[in-house]
Amino acid sequence: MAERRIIHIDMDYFYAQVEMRDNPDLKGKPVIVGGKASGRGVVSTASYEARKYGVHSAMPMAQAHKLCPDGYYVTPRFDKYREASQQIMAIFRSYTEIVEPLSLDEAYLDITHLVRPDLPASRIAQFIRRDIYEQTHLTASAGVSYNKFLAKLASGMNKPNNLTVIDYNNVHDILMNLDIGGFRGVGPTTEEKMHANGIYTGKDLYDKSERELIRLFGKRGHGLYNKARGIDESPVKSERIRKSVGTERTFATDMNDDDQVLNKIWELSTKTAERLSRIQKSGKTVTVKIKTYRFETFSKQRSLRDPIRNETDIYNIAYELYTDLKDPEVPIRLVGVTVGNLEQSTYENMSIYDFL
Ligand code: DCP
Ligand code: MG
Ligand code: MG
Repeated sequence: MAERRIIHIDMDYFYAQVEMRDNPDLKGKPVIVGGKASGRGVVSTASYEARKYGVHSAMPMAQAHKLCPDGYYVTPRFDKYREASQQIMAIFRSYTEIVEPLSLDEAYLDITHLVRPDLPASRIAQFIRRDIYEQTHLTASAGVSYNKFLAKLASGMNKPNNLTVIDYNNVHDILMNLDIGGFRGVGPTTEEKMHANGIYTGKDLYDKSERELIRLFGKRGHGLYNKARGIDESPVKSERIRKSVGTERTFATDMNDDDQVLNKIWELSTKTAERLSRIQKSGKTVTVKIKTYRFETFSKQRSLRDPIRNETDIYNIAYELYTDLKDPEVPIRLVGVTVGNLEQSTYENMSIYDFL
């Protein structure tokens, strides 16, 4: 197999960060998100300030209160986390179709096909982190490597808000010195068994024969033997092939000025064109959506004979759709532009500027 370039992205203290974003009073504070302390609530997650007190995910809330009595305790708002999750997944999919979400706040991306001499995988990872921050005001950490196991290991190495690359120069040092519990798939029970057999670090694991590991850990022995060597051939399993690319914006105040809305539609058309360009697709339908100040949603679509992908073509159609759709009496709070019915673009002249 030719060498792959894999990115693993994971949001930092995800639920807590969303809460801190939405309530500036929590900034810099020990914030703990979880169920009620009475009953059997557990901690969902804690800000890095709260982690200093020893608070962590899955800990009983009562224990968290003991460790961190002055913490700021917040009950989860799952709709907010889902919303942020959808935003980041859409960003990932604007770079590559090969996205494997692991949970609301993380995913693997295979970006092998996007990498060029002037565009290394680490640069792409920085673009993605920048897009996430711009669109959600949340930070993420990224790991870049040549397989999933190492990419995920890397993303966790310098949290929060960091990028870490594992390549052939540093992989040996990192794996040999890694605590055995730091290997993906080694949970508390396996860790105990490892310790009982004198395996504390990656080096100890590396020194065991494959036979010995199979004797100790059965079917998993082979995988552990490979992991100690930084080998992981498992592919990034994407869930779906994307059918459309779109962007929408909510206005700060409800908007009834066509010039301003059309300016926004031009911006959205440009963004959509950039995304199409990145995934080398063009599309045969354009949809404009608006949401009124009363939260009613309307959309209108046009199908085209020939696929389009540049911002002027998208804008010209979006302009007409908007003009048909908009009631001059009714202010709107949101506008969106989507290009659908995608097919592989014949344009091959992608440039670095498609990413900026
Ligand atoms: N989560 C949960 N219960 C757990 C673990 C996690 O409810 N036992 C939720 C809350 C987390 C989110 O999932 O915010 C993401 O989990 P992560 O393991 O990625 O942890 P965080 O994003 O909170 O922190 P970080 O990734 O910075 O370590
Ligand atoms: Mg996380
Ligand atoms: Mg996670």
